[in-house]
Formats: sequence, C-alpha cells, structure tokens
Amino acid sequence: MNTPTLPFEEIKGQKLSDEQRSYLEGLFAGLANRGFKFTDVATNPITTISQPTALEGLIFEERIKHELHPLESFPLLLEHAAANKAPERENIFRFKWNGLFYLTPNKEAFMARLRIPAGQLKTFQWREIAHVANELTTKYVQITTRSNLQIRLIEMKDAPEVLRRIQSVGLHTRGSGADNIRNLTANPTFGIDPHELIDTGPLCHQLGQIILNDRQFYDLPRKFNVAFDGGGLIGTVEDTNDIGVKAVNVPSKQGNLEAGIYFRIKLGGATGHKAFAKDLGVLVRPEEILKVIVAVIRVYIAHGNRTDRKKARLKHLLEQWTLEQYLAETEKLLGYQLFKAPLEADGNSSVHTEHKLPIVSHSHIGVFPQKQSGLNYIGVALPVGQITPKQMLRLADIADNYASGEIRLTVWQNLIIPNIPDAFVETVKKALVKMGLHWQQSNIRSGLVACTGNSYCKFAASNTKAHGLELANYLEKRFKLDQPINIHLTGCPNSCAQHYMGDIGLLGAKVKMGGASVDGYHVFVGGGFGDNQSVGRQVFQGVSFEQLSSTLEKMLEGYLRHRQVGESFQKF
Ligand code: SRM
Ligand code: SF4
Repeated sequence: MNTPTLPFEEIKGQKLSDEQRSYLEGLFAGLANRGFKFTDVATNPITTISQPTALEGLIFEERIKHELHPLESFPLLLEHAAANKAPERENIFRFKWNGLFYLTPNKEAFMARLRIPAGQLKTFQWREIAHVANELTTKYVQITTRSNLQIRLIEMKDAPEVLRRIQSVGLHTRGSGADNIRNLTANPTFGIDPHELIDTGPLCHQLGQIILNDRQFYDLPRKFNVAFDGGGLIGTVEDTNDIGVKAVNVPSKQGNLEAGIYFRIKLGGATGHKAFAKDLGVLVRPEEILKVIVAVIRVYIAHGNRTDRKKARLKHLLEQWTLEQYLAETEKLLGYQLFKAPLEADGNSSVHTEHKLPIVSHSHIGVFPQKQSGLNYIGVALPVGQITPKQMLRLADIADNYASGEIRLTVWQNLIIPNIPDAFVETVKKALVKMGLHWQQSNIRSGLVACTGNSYCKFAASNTKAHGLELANYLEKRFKLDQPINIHLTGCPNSCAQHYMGDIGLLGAKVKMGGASVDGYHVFVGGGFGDNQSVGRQVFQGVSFEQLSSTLEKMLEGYLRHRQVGESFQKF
C-alpha cells in the first residue's frame, strides 16, 4: 500500500483536526493506489499532485473512469442511440453506470439492471416495467439473486427511452453494474415478519438514497454488495456480502451497553471466492448503522486495490489487513470508537441472546401470518426467476385488489405479496394458480436458483435457467421430499447464483462426450449460509447435462435411504 507521508500541518497553513487528517490520508492513499504521482510533496502538497501523463500508468478501467467519469457519459449514450451505433469497449464499460450491460459478443443489445432497495416495488412501478419489457425488450423480466429486476435485448436506439421510463416511476438503474454499490438487499418481509427484531426496510431505503446522491460512491475499486438482516424468519444471506449487517438483541444493560436491538457487522463475503463475511467484533445502534456502513465503504474506496481487478474486492483488502486494522481505519473516519463485542470461539456472544427462530421451509413460498393481526403475506415461486409482462400485470391486479398494492422480490428469485387480509387469502391463492404461478412449497422448485446462463451471458458454459427447469420437472416427478433442498446453478465460477452455498451446487462446465463438447456441470454438495454456513464441496467433476438428472436422482435416493430421522440434506 503506497500511502505517502504528507506534511498536513502545512496545507494552506491550516492546523488539521484528527477527522480532517484521516480524511486527507484516505484521499491521498486512494489517489496513490490508482497510480497518481506525488511530486515535490514537501514543498506544496496540494498543488503538486499531478495525474500521470495521459493516465498511462492506470489499468484500463481506472483510466476510462478518469478520462470521463461514467456518470457524465449520458450525452455519449444519446449520440450512440441517435446513430443506433454499437458502443466501443470504453463506453461499454461506462454505460454500466447507467445500469446498461452490452451483451456482446453473445447479443448486440443491452440488458438493463435496476436498483430496487430491499426488493420493494409499488404496483405502478411494477406495471411500468412490465409495459417497458413488453414494448421494448424480450417480453420477459428476470428477478435476480439480489432481489432486483433485469430486462434485456434493448436496442441501442431505445436505451435512453427505456431509462427515462424506468426513472419516470421513481426507479433507478444508476450504479447497478461495474465499480459501484449494487442493489441493497434486506429481508423482503421487513416490517411484517412477526419474528424480526427490527424493520430494516427504512434503513435500506435511506442507504439507497445516500448512495444515489453521493458521487464518491460511483468510483469504487470494484463491485460492492451490502445486505441488511433484521432477524426475520428467513435470512438475507448477508454473510455472502461485502458488508452484511445482522440485528441482535441485548436483553439487559451490561456495563455501558444499554439493553436494546443492535447490529453486528460482517465484512468481506464473496461466495465465488469461497469467502463468507467475517464478524468485525462490534455492536452498533440502529440509529448509527448507516453512518458506520458509509465509513466502512469509504475505507474501502481509499484503500482497495486499483491496480489488479482480480485482487480488488473488500475480501482482498482483508487478506492484507486484519479486521482490527480495518476497524481502526473506520473509527478514524467516524471520529469515535465503536462498542467492542467480539464473538467467542463458538460464534456466540455473552452480550446478546441467540435469536431462536422456528425451522421453516425455505424461500418464503406459502402463506404466512404477518405481525399485523388479520394480515398475511404470500410467497410466490417463480422458478429460475422468470416472469412475463402478462403475469406481472395480473400480479399487480391481485396486489391492488386484494392487498396493499405492493410486491417484494427475494434473493431466491421469487416474490411475495404482502398485506393480504385473512378474508382474501383463498381468493389470492386461486388467482395465482389460475395464472400458472405456485404459492405452495415444492421442496425442489421453490429453492431453485439459476443465473442468467448461456442464452445471454458470455461467461456461461451452460444453459443454467433451462437446465434448472428441466431438473425440477424431472426430480419432482420422482420425489416427494419432506425437507427443502436448494439447488443453485451457476454458469461459470463468478458464481452469480452462489453454487457454493446451495444444498446442491451446480457449476457450469463444458464436458467432452463422444468427441463433442456439451453443456455440463461440476456437482457440489453441503453448502449453506447463516447458522448453517458452509462452502459446498465438489463430489462430481464434469457431468454432462444429459447424465445430470439421473446423477441427482441417485444422490437424493441415497439421502432418503440412509439419512437419520429428520436429518437435512446439508448435514447428511
Ligand atoms: Fe453476477 C458478472 C449476472 C449476482 C458475481 N453477473 C456478472 C455479469 C454482469 C457478467 C458480465 O460482466 O457480463 C452477468 C450479467 C449476465 C446477464 O446478462 O444477466 C451477471 N449477477 C448476475 C445476476 C443477474 C444473476 C442472476 O441471474 O440473478 C445477478 C444480478 C444481481 C443484481 O441484481 O445486482 C448477479 N453476481 C451476483 C452475485 C450474487 C450477489 O451479488 O449476491 C455474485 C456473487 C457474489 C459476489 O459479490 O461476488 C456475482 N457477477 C459476479 C462476478 C464475480 C465477482 C468477483 O469478484 O469474483 C462477476 C464478474 C465480474 O464482476 O467481473 C459477475
Ligand atoms: Fe454469467 Fe457466470 Fe454470472 Fe452465470 S455465474 S450470470 S454465467 S457471469
């Protein structure tokens, strides 16, 4: 880490406060990290900082950002759209700041990724996305593994209009790709789950606003994920994020610590790298959690690696720094110390109580009573997260007519309709079945997660979404499981569908069969998250898709035959 020593006291003759000093140190370290040169520092620290000539020392992505900040590239997008001209490499990268991903070489068109904090949408927003998809894209919408929406095959000429229409209903695409903070996730049952310790919905939305409105958050060393878990029935897989915050209950006053709900903070998750986030050893009050998250991100902005994209995630910084060091840098920015409460070796703490939750089937599917008496939410399964505009419009009608006009997306690529009065539950169930959607748990289909796959993603070795659906059809005909099994299919090691944390993880791979190269998978078992945190281990290498169904069938048969009573697939 190249942190220049600067004579701060001399800066414009000012004496600096600790806070100012630490801010400047971060700023200069960040500049040095990117390859900015410091000349003649001793005489005049501010004016002699110069960009390297023609930004030659910088890697491609950092150079592009410095030549023209991607947030300022909108006129270029308009020019390209007017000429219906394919973007160049530089602008392909820049347009990701508008949430536009050019799918070349797979397809000569854009995919647009939104930002939907906590996955929460009003039906007027949901309807407009359905209309946009119908009129200007593929006529289907995809729910992503960050409780978000994507629409695709947008022609260059239509891109500005798609963005305008998305923004016209108060939604954004800004910063949903590239070196930005990605969609913020929270339990989709925030504010309605009887088990939650705190409603994280408002916090998630407020952080969304902070990020949208601060230019500093549009130039990170790399992508960045943040998740909130308020202690609800089903977790947000927060430990797979760069920052995961999880609510805990401190039942009584302990020394200086008042009783109440606090957040623990975990840092450095990135499951494609087999890394779960690690506990920072502090308790933070809800009213200060956003400030702390912002400080944690600013430390990463200043010190994350900007010269090697493969070593640029927060996880990589934590391979060089201890957690204590990261905490110290965060506290420097905050200007005060956080309450220390390290976890014990077994992962428990004497300060806060364990939040015991009933064991439920996964992924929110089914009918659940809310904390508001007389109201319910229904979780709807959308296998592999695909939905048509027609289904979206019908869902919006259901949510308007029988609930509160709201739809929430989940990281399991499913959705829930909240606030359904008892009297309407049966009507909603029937309406869902009539439109071809499932509200009943299927212990295979409801936990099926698949990344985009080779229909659109250039990295994919296999057609994950189509294969996921075929597998579910095959296995459901043969098994009635009494325990849920999560099957996660990812097309490449990037692990967008987190194959390492599925009960069964399938990682796309090309397999040789009779001299030909066919779609196939490496097979992993035993992954988990939260209390069952575990990185899946590989049990088969390179199984062709043709043989995959029977391979999984045999695995499930073995599990059902040999398991102990009640033993889950993960523990088997
Ligand atoms: Fe992802 C890159 C799709 C969630 C790890 N991901 C991509 C790209 C943009 C490939 C590209 O550069 O062209 C894929 C776009 C394909 C397309 O046309 O849809 C893509 N990622 C997705 C989505 C849509 C998968 C899905 O079907 O749901 C998810 C969008 C989430 C969102 O709404 O923001 C998606 N990607 C994830 C996750 C899960 C998560 O964030 O919770 C991960 C693993 C966690 C993590 O942080 O690493 C993930 N995607 C990656 C990586 C590997 C990053 C790394 O540091 O190793 C890449 C490659 C990269 O960034 O260079 C990647
Ligand atoms: Fe594409 Fe790989 Fe992500 Fe699947 S896991 S969407 S193949 S980048």
